[in-house]
Amino acid sequence: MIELYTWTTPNGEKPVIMLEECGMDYELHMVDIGANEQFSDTFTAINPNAKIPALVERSRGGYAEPVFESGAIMVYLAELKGQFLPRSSPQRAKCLSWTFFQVGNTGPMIGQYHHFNDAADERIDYAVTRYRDESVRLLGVLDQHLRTNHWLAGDYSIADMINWSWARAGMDELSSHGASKYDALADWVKRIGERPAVRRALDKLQDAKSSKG
Ligand SMILES: N[C@@H](CCC(=O)N[C@@H](CS)C(=O)NCC(=O)O)C(=O)O
Repeated sequence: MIELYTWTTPNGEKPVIMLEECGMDYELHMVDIGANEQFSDTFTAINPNAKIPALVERSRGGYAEPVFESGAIMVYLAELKGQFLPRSSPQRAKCLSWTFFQVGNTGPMIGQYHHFNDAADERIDYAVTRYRDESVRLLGVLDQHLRTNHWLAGDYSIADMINWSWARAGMDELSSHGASKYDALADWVKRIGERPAVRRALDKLQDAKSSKG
């Protein structure tokens, strides 16, 4: 059984989408990052970096090595199920390129933009502008690619799933700063958002958050 430690944030959504797309059995453990539960001893034993998401698979002869970092989790699940990640290159390399494009770029940049624009105690215009412009540029990279590609890397894959949550958040947050012109990206965000597995994933996360109280 897969046990997923997560929360209702863009990084937290990605593995739930993958689990639903693969039709796997899993248990959700909600880690309320607003209440600092990510710093508990129980959770840092699973992810020493104290960030969601993280995963433990207990079915393989007892307690397996925990997996943390959303990119590693997506690859782990894809290899476990033999789905949504091509087995051999160059298709595999392309899928991993777009997968790690997300982890290294849109997540950190849009996340920092959100922090400096909405959450920081002090207003620092330089930081807001720097992270905003880089986030809009990165969304433009996705848009440019999607103008001539239906999915990011051949067939629908972990590259699409992992990029989706941050692209959706970025399109919402940055529409008045240039992102609204990215029609191909908007179309792809909509197309993925309508997939039954994606809708189930978001509903299950919200339900689990509500049940936690
Ligand atoms: N590179 C990590 C980023 C994970 C991350 O930043 N998670 C955020 C939630 S979206 C978190 O746990 N924040 C809590 C904190 O920073 O204390 C990944 O892709 O898994």
